[in-house]
Amino acid sequence: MTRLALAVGVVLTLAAPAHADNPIVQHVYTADPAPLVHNGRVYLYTGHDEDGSTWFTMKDWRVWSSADMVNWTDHGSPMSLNTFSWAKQDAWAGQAVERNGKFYWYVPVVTKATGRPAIGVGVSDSPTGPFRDALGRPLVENGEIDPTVMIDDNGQAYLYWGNPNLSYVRLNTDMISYSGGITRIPLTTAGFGTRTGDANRPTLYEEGPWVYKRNGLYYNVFAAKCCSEFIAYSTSPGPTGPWTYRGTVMPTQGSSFTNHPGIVDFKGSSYFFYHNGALPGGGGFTRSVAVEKFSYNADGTIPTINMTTTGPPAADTLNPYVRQEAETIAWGSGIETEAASEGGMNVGFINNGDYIKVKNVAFGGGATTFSARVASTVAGSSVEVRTGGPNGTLAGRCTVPNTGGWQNWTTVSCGVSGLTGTQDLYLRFSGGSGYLFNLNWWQFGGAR
Ligand code: FUB
Repeated sequence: MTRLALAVGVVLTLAAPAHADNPIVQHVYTADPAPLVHNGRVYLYTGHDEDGSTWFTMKDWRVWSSADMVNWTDHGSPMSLNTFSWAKQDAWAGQAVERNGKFYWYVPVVTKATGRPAIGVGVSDSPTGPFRDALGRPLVENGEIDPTVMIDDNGQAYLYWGNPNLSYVRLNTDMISYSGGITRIPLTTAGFGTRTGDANRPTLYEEGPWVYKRNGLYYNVFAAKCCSEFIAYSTSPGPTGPWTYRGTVMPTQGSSFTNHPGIVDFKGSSYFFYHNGALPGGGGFTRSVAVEKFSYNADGTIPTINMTTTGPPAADTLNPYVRQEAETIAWGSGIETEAASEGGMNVGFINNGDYIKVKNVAFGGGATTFSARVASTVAGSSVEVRTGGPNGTLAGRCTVPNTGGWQNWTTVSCGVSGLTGTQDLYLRFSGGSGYLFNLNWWQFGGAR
């Protein structure tokens, strides 16, 4: 992880004028995005590719959230293979959904008993977990992967999944059992497009279905063809078909031979999540989740969406006059995160010159003070408050003392000037060699 963070730092230093915001997370590899909108935030459930992976070596899942689509809060890893006592390996692509105040996270894992993938379900009272095994056994098993869940307007929920087939069950309202058997969706070329050169797989459907309903139309967006995959979609007048192939959503792009779709509407716009190999060291087994904004065509069809390094514009501003978690980040260079003794996460493993970019910060009439919650075992480091870039205009500097431990927290404050209107904020960390300090949260004071 450290090497990845450092590598990103080097790239960002060299490419300072063009600070990209895709991929969404820079300090760990992420894959298989599954967004969920809840109470004014979008929660993003992902897998986690281990550093240096040469296979889909995945042991835990991660949760991130945002109120603006540009600054993402790291909620750590509230579910892992260890959550499921019956799971052996492969914490692969899942999806979470809310029902009656509970959050259900459907995931594929290979079981100890059979050595084949099965679908498990984690449950939590919070979108950020912790999640526990809802059943103590798989919900359903047919040796296939990649569950997606959709609750129809009439309350009937469906769980779809599969590679090489595509199947579904009708979930009961408890969301952890189902009625009837496993039904296989006919993979016809009319429904899922035509693949050439593979007699065993005549349609484009490969894996990673993302099923949802919008304006009365049912969509199945999926990873198509292998390999490399592209993202395609089909639509249907009902939840179980008949499906009609509609074409490409995202062409094959981005240095990863898999891709994986996730789509939501949030604050009046539509967003397409996917993954690629864009980070330093990135590739087919070291992937990163990214997002693009798009608009449906008038007839409900989805336009072709290309990968970008800029990502979507901010859907909202960020209020600097309330406590903001340090792990709410548009772009982080060199840093990592870890669980904080005060709860949540903190930014840590900070070296001289590392920084955090926070986008679209609404300073309004002007900030006059900056406070930061810090912990350190060395004295003489500081948090530099800057705009215009990590080495841009200096608005203020807070000195960080030796607090006697990496989780011994104290709040430091300093004066700042020149912070008015809405701008991107850079917190740059400076000091000697080695790790400098940890940062749990920050907050400005002044005229809103
Ligand atoms: O991340 C592991 C697997 O790769 C997923 O389950 C598939 O969708 C593909 O992205």
